[in-house]
Amino acid sequence: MTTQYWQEEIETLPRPGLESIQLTRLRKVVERVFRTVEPYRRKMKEAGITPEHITSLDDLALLPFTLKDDLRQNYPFGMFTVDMSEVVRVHASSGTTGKPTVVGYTRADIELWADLMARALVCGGATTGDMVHNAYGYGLFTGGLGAHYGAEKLGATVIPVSGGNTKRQITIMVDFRSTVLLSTPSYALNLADAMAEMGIDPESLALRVGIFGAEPWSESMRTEVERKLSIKAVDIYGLSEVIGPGVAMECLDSSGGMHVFEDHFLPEIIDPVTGAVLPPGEKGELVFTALTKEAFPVIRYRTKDICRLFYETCRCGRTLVRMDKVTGRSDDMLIIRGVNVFPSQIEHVLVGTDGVEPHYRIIVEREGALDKMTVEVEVSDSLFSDEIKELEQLRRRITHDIKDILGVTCRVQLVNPRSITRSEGKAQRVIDRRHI
Ligand code: DLL
Repeated sequence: MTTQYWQEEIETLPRPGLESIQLTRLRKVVERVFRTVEPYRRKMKEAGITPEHITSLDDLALLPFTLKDDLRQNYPFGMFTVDMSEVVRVHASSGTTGKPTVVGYTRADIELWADLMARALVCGGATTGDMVHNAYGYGLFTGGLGAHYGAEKLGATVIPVSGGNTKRQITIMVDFRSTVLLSTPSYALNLADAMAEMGIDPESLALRVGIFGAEPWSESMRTEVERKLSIKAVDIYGLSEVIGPGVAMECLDSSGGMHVFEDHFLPEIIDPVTGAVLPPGEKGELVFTALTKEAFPVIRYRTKDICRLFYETCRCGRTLVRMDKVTGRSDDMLIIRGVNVFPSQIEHVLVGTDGVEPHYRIIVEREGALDKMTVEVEVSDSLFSDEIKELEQLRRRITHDIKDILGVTCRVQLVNPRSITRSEGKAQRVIDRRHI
């Protein structure tokens, strides 16, 4: 086993010990938000709950959910538990509609976050000796600064390159001998393509591991990025409302899934329609309670992310529960003529098809009463110059494979190499023009 731990005593703690810590922390945080945050107190009172009702972890289910809408209604700082004089940093995530969601951190929160990000980096195989190329965007987005503080805490060397300016990134990667790449998976692919254009062989780089997250990516995308960059690619999960990156992390020895740092973030899986808590192993919406944060601890926050939790012990020795790769968000899920479609399913087909690149856009429109879905996909340079007949065969094959997986027919349009806008952060895959 090659794994090293950042905090072995907690990461490998047998579950009864872990659960006892979780319960103590849960009771404390519920009492605190009840006392200090009016919207929490009101919702709990409406549900007939006081902090004294929480006597076991199962009682978590008694508490009302927190929704993104609650944060919007109390924009910008209305759900902070402390005075602004104690808040040393804010971040914000841009929603697709309306105002951003604002989150705040005390000094202790920043320390905790750095510690958890360091834990995540070690879990993904980084060490103090690494040259960490941090291509997550710096700014209101939590990716850049969150990962930065963690890498510094670990004692690695951080290159705070942020997103964009791709050619310069590659020059830096070559010259500084970057060993660990932190970026969104779509940007990693963008870097790989640019590298190929610059005639740089990935084998000649010092890059060893890629720690990719902030957007859903399929297993087939993992294979593709690993091949193109000649690295091991691992998944990191997080969201601003909970802390940022460093909520869950895949380990190198993993038999699959990301370890949730559940000594600080208590996860549940619920039925997104009824809100009922689902048993271990069932797929549903991920919900988090932040147990130890000071400024902005969310209680039962509905992430909208769809996945599964599983409690089997991991080969790496960590006892922390694992979450599957996120297959999509419940609000990303497209309903095309009544069929549920996740962009990740389409990605899976495209990555498995020779002759096309995994750069794609899904455009949904409505013609009369019917939904129409078009998948635009780039052909690779080599195929682009080929005969029309071959391109047509390829188009038909993709149409067939998508129909096979989704059960809905879509229009596939092959587009020129490099004609789909490259992402520098989170990729925008879906354009929904239905206005419904
Ligand atoms: O994306 C935090 C982050 C930064 C995570 C860097 C990992 C690396 P937000 O901008 O608030 O925070 O977006 C959170 O992104 O609810 C998921 O839908 C999605 N997401 C984040 N990580 C993953 C992942 C950051 N590994 C939202 N797989 C979440 C799939 C992810 N989706």
